[in-house]
Amino acid sequence: MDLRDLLKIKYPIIQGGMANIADHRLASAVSNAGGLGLIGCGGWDTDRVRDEIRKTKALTDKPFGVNIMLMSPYAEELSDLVIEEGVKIVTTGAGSPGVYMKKWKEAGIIVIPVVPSVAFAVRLERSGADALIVEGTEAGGHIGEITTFVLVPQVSDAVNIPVIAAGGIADHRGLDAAFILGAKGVQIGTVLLASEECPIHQNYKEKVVKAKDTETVVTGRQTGAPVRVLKNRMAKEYLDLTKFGDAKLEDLEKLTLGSLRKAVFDGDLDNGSFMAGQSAGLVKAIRPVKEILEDIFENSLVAKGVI
Ligand code: TUI
Repeated sequence: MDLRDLLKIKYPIIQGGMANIADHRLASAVSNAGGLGLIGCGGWDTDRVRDEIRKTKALTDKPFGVNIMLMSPYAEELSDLVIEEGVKIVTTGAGSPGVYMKKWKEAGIIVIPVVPSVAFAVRLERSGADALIVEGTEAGGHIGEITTFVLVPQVSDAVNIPVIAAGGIADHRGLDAAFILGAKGVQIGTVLLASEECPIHQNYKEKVVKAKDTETVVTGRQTGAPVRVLKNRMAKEYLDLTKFGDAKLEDLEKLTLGSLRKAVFDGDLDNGSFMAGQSAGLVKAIRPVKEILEDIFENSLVAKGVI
């Protein structure tokens, strides 16, 4: 099935559910530009997310969704909130949405989990997922092990629901490559960090634009929650602490505590955790969301009917 028909959107492009970043401003900008905007709940509580949903509804009459980060202590409450608020599309990340699937399907919600492996993809198709976001390790933030290039075709072969490729996609070439690998859509995050509407500190946007190919590192492998960030003093200190595998969890937590907020709100180049994917090296300018989406889709071979 065409993802555009399933989600009732103009472009087969959905926004990543970026924690602490993807609020009503970014979500409505992406939806108004013809993609699927998402409110990224991250660690927000129920009141905050309710407010974000209502603000998004006021800013767009186009479809939008909510991303629930399943490691959040509020995940269970949020699983009811999306039903109460009449949200039509839910994406999930950082865990299994299996326990919520039945009530979401009964409420008529389109459920699209992020999967980092074939086995997990097959399991969630059986549980009733409507589509899957297949996220490669090139992505920013919390990541799996396998690359987009090898994971997308394997999941596409293994399931009969639409696959949305994520991780490493920032332009029309990425979209075309994803479709050739079997995807019916793409999820983008990093390129949207460098959008005019993205509500993050200017330093964060400029750090993404300046990033070269080798600019990201993965922290948190030791704690079982690998996170891809842009290199800086904070990332170096973290990696130094974990080099010998004997760092104390509390020291690491102290270091990361609030560090994403320091990046997003203060633009603190030394102490912030600047989550971003490897595609940062492809991002050359800060542009309006509409221009980013148009550029990715209208210049693609998919738009020209070649793929
Ligand atoms: O979730 C993401 N990206 C994120 S979440 C986030 S907030 C955070 N910050 C610090 C530490 C941890 C989280 C920042 N970026 N992407 C989707 C994603 N999901 N990537 C990997 C997974 C995943 C991993 C394991 C999904 C399911 C899974 O399943 C395990 C299981 O239950 O079998």
